[in-house]
Amino acid sequence: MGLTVAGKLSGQAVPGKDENIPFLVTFGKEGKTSWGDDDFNQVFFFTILKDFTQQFYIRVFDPDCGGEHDEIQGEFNSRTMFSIYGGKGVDPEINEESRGLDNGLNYKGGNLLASRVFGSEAKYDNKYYTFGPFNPSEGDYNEKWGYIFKIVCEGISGDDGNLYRFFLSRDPNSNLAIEGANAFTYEYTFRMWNDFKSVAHIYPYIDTGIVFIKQSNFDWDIDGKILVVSKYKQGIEVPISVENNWASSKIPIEPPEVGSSLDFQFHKRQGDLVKNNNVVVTLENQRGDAIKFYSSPIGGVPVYQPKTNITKISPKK
Ligand SMILES: [Ca+2]
Ligand SMILES: [Ca+2]
Ligand SMILES: [Ca+2]
Ligand SMILES: [Ca+2]
Repeated sequence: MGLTVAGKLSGQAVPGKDENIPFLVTFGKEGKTSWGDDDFNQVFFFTILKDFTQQFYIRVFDPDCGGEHDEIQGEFNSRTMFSIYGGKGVDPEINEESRGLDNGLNYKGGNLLASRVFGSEAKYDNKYYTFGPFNPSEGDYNEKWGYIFKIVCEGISGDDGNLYRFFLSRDPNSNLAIEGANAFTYEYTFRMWNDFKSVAHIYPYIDTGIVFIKQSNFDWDIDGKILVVSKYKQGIEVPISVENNWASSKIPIEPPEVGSSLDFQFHKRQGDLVKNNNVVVTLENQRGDAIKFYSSPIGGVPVYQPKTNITKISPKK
């Protein structure tokens, strides 16, 4: 069942196409959390189905911190380390520390397969750097997902914000998706668009046994609304954070929502543009277990369906 669902996905772009998020962001650890990154690192997982046996690559767009896209503070002096892990210790369902939710724990579990530190480097500004090739069997195997790999981004020095994206690819020089692969995280640190109209989305998957979820958002800067939409929720507004703090709330889950994704929508405030808004979002269930966000929503993008079966507003011709 899990494999059938996963087989329809191809979520290799991070952020994903349906998310409408321009960039991930990680600040150098000498920066301030009030700029929108609570912990100066980001952890993402990639999964590859077991029947895919070719080599693959993990490509990072704009891995440098300088030139285009990045957020300068004073002068560009941030150094950012990207590291790829495979093997035992990566699977976040077995090794909870691997989720990267607590900096005191070892979120670097697994075998280090590749690593590189980037400063301000014109060679990789507005361009891709390619890690790999990797063999799928170098990942941490899990019956449900196949081979799991992890990429950790750390702002090891400096104070500027590194903006970047990932792509899991079959090709070292272009973005060629791998069928059935997907990407997820437990804590998402991202940049909003600098306009009024773009709505960003994240898609947490609601697994069996979830009764309610606790959402937490950090440093939303009193931007616009954050709404939760599903087939059964037209749009629940959740509390939003101001500068450098967390806002949390509980969202009840209805039985029919289990086995599908929710749509967290991030709407910009109108009037005064909140510029360069970096945000962190985490979710947990009623037991305090972290909930995954998938780059490609499992079961597709949920659309609210009013309870009335037949629409009353379309008159007969
Ligand atoms: Ca750059
Ligand atoms: Ca700086
Ligand atoms: Ca960058
Ligand atoms: Ca912010």
